[in-house]
Amino acid sequence: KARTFRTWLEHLQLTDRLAVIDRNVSLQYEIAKVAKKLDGKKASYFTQVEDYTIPVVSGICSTREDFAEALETDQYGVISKFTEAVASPVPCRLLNKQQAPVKENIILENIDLMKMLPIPVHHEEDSGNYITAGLFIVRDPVTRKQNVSIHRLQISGKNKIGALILPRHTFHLYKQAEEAGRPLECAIVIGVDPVTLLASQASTPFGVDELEISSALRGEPLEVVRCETVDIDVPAYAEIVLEGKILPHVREPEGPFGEFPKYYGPRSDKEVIEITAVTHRNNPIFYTIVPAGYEHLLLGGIPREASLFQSVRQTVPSVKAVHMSPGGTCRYHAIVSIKKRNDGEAKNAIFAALANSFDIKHVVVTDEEVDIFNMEEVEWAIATRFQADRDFVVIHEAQGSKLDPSTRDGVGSKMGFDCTVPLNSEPMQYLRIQIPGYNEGNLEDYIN
Ligand code: FMN
Repeated sequence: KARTFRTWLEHLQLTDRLAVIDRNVSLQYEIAKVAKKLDGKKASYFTQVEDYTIPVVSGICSTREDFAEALETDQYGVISKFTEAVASPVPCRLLNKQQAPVKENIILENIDLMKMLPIPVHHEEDSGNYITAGLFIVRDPVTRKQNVSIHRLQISGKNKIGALILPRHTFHLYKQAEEAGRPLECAIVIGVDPVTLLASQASTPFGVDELEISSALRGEPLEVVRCETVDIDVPAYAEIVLEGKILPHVREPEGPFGEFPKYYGPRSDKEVIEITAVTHRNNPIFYTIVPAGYEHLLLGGIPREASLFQSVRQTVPSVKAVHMSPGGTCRYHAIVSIKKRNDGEAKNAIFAALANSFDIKHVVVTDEEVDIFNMEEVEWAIATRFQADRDFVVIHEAQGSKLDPSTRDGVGSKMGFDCTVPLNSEPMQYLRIQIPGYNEGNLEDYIN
């Protein structure tokens, strides 16, 4: 089902989860508007976008269940499956050019991105048309290992793109190249299967190729092919690939851009990419992610949960589950359930969660029987198992997310709620009310 972008779309269509929009739509806000209205319900497939011949798709995975299905597991198996794949990457398989659909069309001259591709404008104050769903692949020239991430990409000219590259692995490789006075080659891959898309977001040690994590998740090597103008391997069944290089010592204005916290990231001088080639399948499909939609939030949230679970387990081995909730942008709020065996353990779970990522701002720890994916249950635990004088932790002046507007340029406070029941409480004090036999039989047995 999730072998390629197209097989996944076929699967969505067969299961009535693909809304086909035949009406002519504008690139400016209209694709974003309709896709957002369908967010969490159905993927959208726009067949007629202005005068373009290329259709646009959005929302291919916008629920936790969608990702679980793509990974061939259930909701509760997602984190362990992802964690195992991150620990044991599997090399990709290099196809030759004739075998790779993404080589059906190769364009090396007269590249004009806005003429070629239906690249939308998503939010009111965005500085222009943005590619939001491109896997950004670069290679470490020393180890030859590739690195994959996603970056917001502003169309700044016919073959020019402005990018936000935060200081992580891609940035590190770019700075090394820039210090040597060289450009860093890159490929931007649009329209891949949901497993590879999710793998691109893995938090890995430097030097791990996220395409190899996709291979591990798929249970067989991902098929890749070498680019035309750069020394980079890209998924062979991708819809569209842009090849290019990040220029050294060049910075130009990029932004503002509507970001995952539902605020704008600011305009400033950023890195510039020059595109040297475009390759695509016959009848290619363009793919866009509406920023701050469930697809965007979950893509970041699920790999973060995998990493968070590992961090908490090192300190509190009885951790049962972790959840980075969409209301907390799948980045800022962590809910952790534990089987408490020792007093004080919930506080240690709070410290471990806060130490996992500077993005995590508020942590709630509950007992194992609280369903932490049901936010009404979480609120109930805060309401009935928490006392501020005893169970509240606050830390001032810590590093947080620069995209959280309530911080001072990323510096702010952290907070933890211990909502676990004291081990020495009276048995009846915290006994949940229950109706015997509630989960047996069907309501239909009682009403017609
Ligand atoms: N990270 C950025 O640095 N800049 C971005 O503009 C950006 N946009 C993203 C958009 C989407 C839809 C998603 C899902 C993620 C985005 N990210 C962005 C996060 C990175 O892709 C992610 O943290 C990745 O794991 C970083 O990989 P690296 O550490 O290997 O470089």
